[in-house]
Amino acid sequence: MEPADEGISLDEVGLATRNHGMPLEALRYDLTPAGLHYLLIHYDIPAVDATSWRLEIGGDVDRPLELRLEELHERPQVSRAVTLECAGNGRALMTPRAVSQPWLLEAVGNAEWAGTPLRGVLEEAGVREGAVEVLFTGMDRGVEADVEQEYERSLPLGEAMRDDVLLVYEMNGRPLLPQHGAPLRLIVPGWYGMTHVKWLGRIRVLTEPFEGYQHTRAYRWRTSEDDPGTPIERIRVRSLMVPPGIPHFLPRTRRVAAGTVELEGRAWSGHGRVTRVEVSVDGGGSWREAELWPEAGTHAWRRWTATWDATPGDHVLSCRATDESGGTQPLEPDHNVGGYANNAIQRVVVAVVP
Ligand SMILES: Nc1nc2c(c(=O)[nH]1)N[C@H]1C(S)=C(S)[C@@H](COP(=O)(O)O)O[C@H]1N2
Ligand SMILES: [Mo]
Repeated sequence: MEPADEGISLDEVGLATRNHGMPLEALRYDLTPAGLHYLLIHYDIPAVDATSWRLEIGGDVDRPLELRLEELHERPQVSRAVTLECAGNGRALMTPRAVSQPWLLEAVGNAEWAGTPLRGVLEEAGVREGAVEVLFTGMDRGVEADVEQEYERSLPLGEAMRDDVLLVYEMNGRPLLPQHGAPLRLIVPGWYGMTHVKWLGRIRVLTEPFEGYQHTRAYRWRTSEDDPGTPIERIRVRSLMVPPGIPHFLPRTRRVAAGTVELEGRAWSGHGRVTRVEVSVDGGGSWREAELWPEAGTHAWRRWTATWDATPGDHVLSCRATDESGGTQPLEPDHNVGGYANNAIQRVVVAVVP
C-alpha cells in the first residue's frame, strides 16, 4: 500500500490544489456542505452567462429543443441525495502510480441535488427509433493528450431514460455553484464522477456509440498500455471512516486516548444497497460487524458506527463494506493503468495513549 517512491510532481500538485478533496472528518455530515464537497475540473471553470445560456437538445429527435434556465425550473422538480465519487479516488495509493489527479481517499461527497428528470426532456424532444446513446457536452474546453476537446460523455439510452437521472440546477437547496457546474449539470446516481457532466450546453441523441476521448482513451480499465480495456461505469462498493482522535500535522496519523471510542463513517455502492460494514483494528487481520444506520436513498451514502475499546499501543483501523450484489472491498488495490476504481480498504494509523 506504499505509494510510488518517485515523489509527486509539481504538475500533480498543481492538479491537487485546483481539485480539492473532502476532508474525511466531513464524513460526519449526512449532506456534505457545498464548500467541503470534492471538486474535479479537468480544464477551467467556463464563464457562463446564465441569462443568455440555453440548453440545446438535438440529434436523433423529432423536435429539437432549446431551453432557458427558467423553462427548466418550470418543469417537474425532483430532489435526491446522491453520493459522487471520482473514478480516480485512491489513485495515488496504487503502485506504480498513474500521473494524474493524485487522490488519496477523499474524492467523495454526498449532496442533495435538485432538478428535472432528463427523461421528460428527452420525451418532449421525441427520441427516434434508431437511437442508442445520449451525449452530454459541457461548455469547458481543454487539451488532453494533444486532443483539443469540450468535456463530453455519453450514456446508453436505457441509462439516460432511468427516472432518477436528473438535469440539476440546485445543490443542497441553493443554486448550483460555478465549480459544481452552474447553471446546469447532469446527475446519474450510481455512476462514477466523470459521468455527471457539468456546465451542460448540449444534449445530443446518437444513433452510433460515442467514441470521444473520455470514452476511448480515458476512463477505461486497462491492465497494460496496449490493452484497449473496458469502460469504467458504476461506483464500486466502498466505506470510509472519520479518523478518530486528533491528527499529527504531518504525517496525518492519529493520537487517541485509551478507552471507549465511537467509530463512525459512511458506505456506498453503485451496484445496489450497502448490506454490511465491518471494522478491523488490527490492519485487516480480524473483522467485526459495524452497525448500519437507516438508508437515506438508494445512491446516498449510509452511516455506520462501531464501538472500539482502545488499548494503549499502535493500531491500524480499517472498515470494509459489502453490497447486495456481493461486492466487497479488497485489502490491496486492484491495479490498472489509469489508476481507477481503487476501493481497497482505508488504513488509519492510530497511536493510543494511556
Ligand atoms: N464539463 C465537465 N464536467 C465534469 C468534469 C469536467 O471536468 N468538466 N469533471 C467530471 C469528473 S471527473 C468528476 S469526478 C465530477 C466532479 O464533480 P464535482 O466537482 O461537482 O464534485 O464532475 C465531472 N463532470
Ligand atoms: Mo473524476
